[in-house]
Amino acid sequence: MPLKPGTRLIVALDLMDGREALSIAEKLEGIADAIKVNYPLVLAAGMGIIKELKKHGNVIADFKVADIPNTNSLICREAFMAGADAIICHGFAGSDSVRACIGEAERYGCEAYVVAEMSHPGAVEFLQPRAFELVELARRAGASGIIAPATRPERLAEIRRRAGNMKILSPGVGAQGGDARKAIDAGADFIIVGRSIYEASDPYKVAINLVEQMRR
Ligand code: 3DU
Repeated sequence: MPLKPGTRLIVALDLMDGREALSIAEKLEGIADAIKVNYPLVLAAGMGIIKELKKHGNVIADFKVADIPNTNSLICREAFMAGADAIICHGFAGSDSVRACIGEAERYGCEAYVVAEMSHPGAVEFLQPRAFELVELARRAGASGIIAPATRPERLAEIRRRAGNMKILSPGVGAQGGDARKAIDAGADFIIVGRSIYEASDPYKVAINLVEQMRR
């Protein structure tokens, strides 16, 4: 199902234990607009975890797909057949590689998101100087949205201006230092939050608190 803004919270479950991930997903059902899985969880628990997590909400496969078009298609197909609602790919591999992901997404009635600028400090070395071009590439290719950093609200705002009607998913809130409210004010449609939720003694409370901050 396409991602629609409700609470605007996407929870990243980078846990190495499938049962623990499922237990948190269960606690957060209805609070998170989507659950994001990345390599740590699928490598540890297997791709079957996607179907299990789907019982609790939309699942985004953050596999940062960045290969030749054919390989990208094969990866996306596996993710969608496993039940993912969306895939995240990199744009730096080029427009043909991105189009391969979008093509598979369309075939399965799913979505593809493209990384424009990452949230960690090293992103300024290679990604940031080309981020606006990556936004344009994503837009032209017909991506559902892009990934832009909550850790740099001023960049996020500039990316928002260039993103047209693409959705913006914004990681970096909490553990990486970003702020939920500032990210939304800068133009993010969703925030992606991992550690500050799943490492908390009460993940539900932290999640509700973030949702309230975004509503204010
Ligand atoms: O820092 P956190 O624990 O809140 O997790 C953030 C998640 O989002 C994690 O899965 C990471 O791989 C992903 N992500 C970024 O942090 C930054 C990006 O630019 C893209 C994805």
